[in-house]
Amino acid sequence: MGYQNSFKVFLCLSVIFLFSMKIMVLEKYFEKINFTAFSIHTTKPIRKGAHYWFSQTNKHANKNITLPNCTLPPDLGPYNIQLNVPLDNEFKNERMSFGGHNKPENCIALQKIAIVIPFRNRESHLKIWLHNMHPFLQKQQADYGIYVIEQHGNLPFNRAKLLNIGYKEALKEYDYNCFIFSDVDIIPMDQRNLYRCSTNPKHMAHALDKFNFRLLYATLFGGVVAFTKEQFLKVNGFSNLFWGWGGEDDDLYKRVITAGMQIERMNNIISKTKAIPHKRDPGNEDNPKSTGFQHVATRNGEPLLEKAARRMYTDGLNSLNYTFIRVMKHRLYTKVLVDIGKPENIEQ
Ligand code: UDH
Ligand code: MN
Repeated sequence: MGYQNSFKVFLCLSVIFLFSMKIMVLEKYFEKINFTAFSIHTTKPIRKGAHYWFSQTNKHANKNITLPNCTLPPDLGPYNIQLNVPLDNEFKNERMSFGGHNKPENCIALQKIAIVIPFRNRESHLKIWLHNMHPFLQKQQADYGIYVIEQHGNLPFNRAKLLNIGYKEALKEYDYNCFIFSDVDIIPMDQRNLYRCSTNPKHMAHALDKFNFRLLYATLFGGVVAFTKEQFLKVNGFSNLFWGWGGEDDDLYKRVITAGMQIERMNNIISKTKAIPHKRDPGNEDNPKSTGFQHVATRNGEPLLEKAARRMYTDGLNSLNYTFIRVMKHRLYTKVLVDIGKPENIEQ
């Protein structure tokens, strides 16, 4: 081989070497900035985009590789919540987005989790929640999507109805089998607090910092709860009739017991939870006729909570009606804007 030929071979080998180095470096780069990599995989966020997104983001999707089931990492522990979240690009570019879906790349998660958040005018809390919860959920190897259900207009707020809507809207995108209904201002303080469903409906916000990490009362079932699809269908979802603050969570508790299930809670250390302090929102005043601690919201004079067991089969998922306005695929979450109407006793 002459001098010129060996130079050509050398040149070819160098090009191949440099090219493969470049691929390796790029791969490492995208692995590191997991969130930014969202924008690499999907170019067109679409309504039924979750299926598309999930198949695209699995590295092994087209390679016939059987992935093992996911296991929890051994180093789960206390979680350092950040409340001062910078206004970074993540949020500036949120419209170039993929709905806040994520799943582990190298293993199969058994639960497909929809996290549903009732929402109106709480942008600052949402920003903090997302900033802390994406890394938290990814650390727990979760296959999940974030659904923020926003109530349109200024009429009284209806948290429970929004959560029912979130259940229905999430199922239009992906075959979720676990639903976590979470307030926008509640964040777990320990990674061992598993954002997962269990054999019974699970209460995950029972050890709040604002209540000194103690369960306030035995039937408390607010803040964050987890239901499998079957469990949620069994109770016919939440009541749609609680407008304003309070009562809907106690009603859900009664449904669970009536359906023959129990509430599960993990221990108080693991379940330590931060509730971001805030004032009462306009449009979310106490339900009418609250008597002291226990809310007695009424409908045509009938105390709702007293008849919770009887009402549950006619008031809930099977009686839910609302007007879908639009869905917005933000990068870190899917927002669904809905018109949920008004309480029966308001003439407007
Ligand atoms: N929510 C909104 N917008 C509203 C009202 C409620 O997004 O206008 C959602 C949000 O996800 C919130 C959840 O509904 O976390 C529950 O409402 P909340 O946070 O008002 O309920 P909480 O039990 O209310 O935290 C306590 C009232 C605050 C009184 C302050 C006295 N110190
Ligand atoms: Mn709150």
